[in-house]
Amino acid sequence: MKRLLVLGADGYLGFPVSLNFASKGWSVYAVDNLSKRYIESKQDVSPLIPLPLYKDRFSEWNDLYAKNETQKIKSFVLDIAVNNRQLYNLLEEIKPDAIIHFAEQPSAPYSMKGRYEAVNTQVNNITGTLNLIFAIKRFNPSCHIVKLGTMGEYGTPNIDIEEGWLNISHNNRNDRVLFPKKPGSFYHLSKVHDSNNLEYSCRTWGLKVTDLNQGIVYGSHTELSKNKNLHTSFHYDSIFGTAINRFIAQGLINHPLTIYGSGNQTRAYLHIDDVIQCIELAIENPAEEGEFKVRNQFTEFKSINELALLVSQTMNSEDIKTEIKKIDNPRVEESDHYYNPKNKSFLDLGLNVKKISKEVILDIVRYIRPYIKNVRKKNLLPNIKWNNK
Ligand code: USQ
Repeated sequence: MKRLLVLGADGYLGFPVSLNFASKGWSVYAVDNLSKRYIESKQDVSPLIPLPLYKDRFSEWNDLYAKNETQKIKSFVLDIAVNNRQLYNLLEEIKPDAIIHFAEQPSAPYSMKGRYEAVNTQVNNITGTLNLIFAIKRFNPSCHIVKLGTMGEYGTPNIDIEEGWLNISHNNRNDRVLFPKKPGSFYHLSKVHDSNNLEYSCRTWGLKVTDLNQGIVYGSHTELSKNKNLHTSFHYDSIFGTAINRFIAQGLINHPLTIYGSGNQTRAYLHIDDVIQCIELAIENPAEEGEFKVRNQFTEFKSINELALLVSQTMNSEDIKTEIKKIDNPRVEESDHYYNPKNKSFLDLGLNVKKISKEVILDIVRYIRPYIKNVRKKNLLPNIKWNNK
């Protein structure tokens, strides 16, 4: 039986991914340091659908849904950025075949709030990944690490975005180098630093790493997490909430859909179901020894204007009256830019793409509607500015 360690298993993606692999016969070990819950309480934001306690989420699965002993998930509270010895012990004990590493502070706005938050984000993310690298090197060098990076590492360059690497020609010589990165927050930068550290470890110690440069994920549930008490953490607030999920929640309480700036900024997206699919594909097709494999994990790209319009028109067609409002952009980001990222790697592996559509939007609307009274209006407008002079 194959063993999988999921780091960051309490998160929006880590929890449903853990359930998925457990249901498919992997022996799943779940780890989290609960830091997102802590930051949520400090920032006074919370997921739309209240979540059970960390351990209770897994007990619920183990007691009511797991079909046999194998499908039961073993959960641990462990801070991989602080307790490297415990991480070593865990790896030595379970010797996983693969590790999925989600255990990072995921909010760009939080990382831009001030010095403390920028340092907290980078120390947590970069140290956790370094501790993992050393743990793997020492106890389990043949283990495949699947690391969640982000499309935001690339920023919005004026050239096509390749998958992690770029062939260059300079003064009549050729080389293959990591794609130059131009990220737009201290959070996105933390992922760039992780990528560099991981690539170096592959080159130097022969580790096997797949870096997934993931786009913005949307969606309220997966096949397994839609069950009672197995919800994932759906955020609508301006710190952890992301574009499409926020727009749908805003529309449902008759709050204008907030476009930051011109709305011409374009980003890459994928549905949470496709995250599950991509991670399965990444694990089934691992990196070789010494290889730093990069896959761009998204299914389509759109401007914020296009997205807001699609959400608004879909909701209006169901008699949910919405309006769109352009507000000052709290971020420093390009609004009119070239954007052409590649995602051939997953398409070649047979990714069955689920695109943003009326049907997909209404599925989210129906799912979150019973909880919409939990929206706290004060958390809808952005309160962190990139350029807080
Ligand atoms: N935006 C709006 N209105 C809103 C919220 C956002 O116009 O109400 C715009 C922002 O200006 C930005 C774009 O939407 O241009 C995306 O912002 P976002 O908050 O949806 O996502 P972002 O901060 O980029 O970060 C999210 C996740 C992060 C992940 C990243 C993938 O929080 O963990 O790494 O998406 S990516 O953007 O590809 O880097």
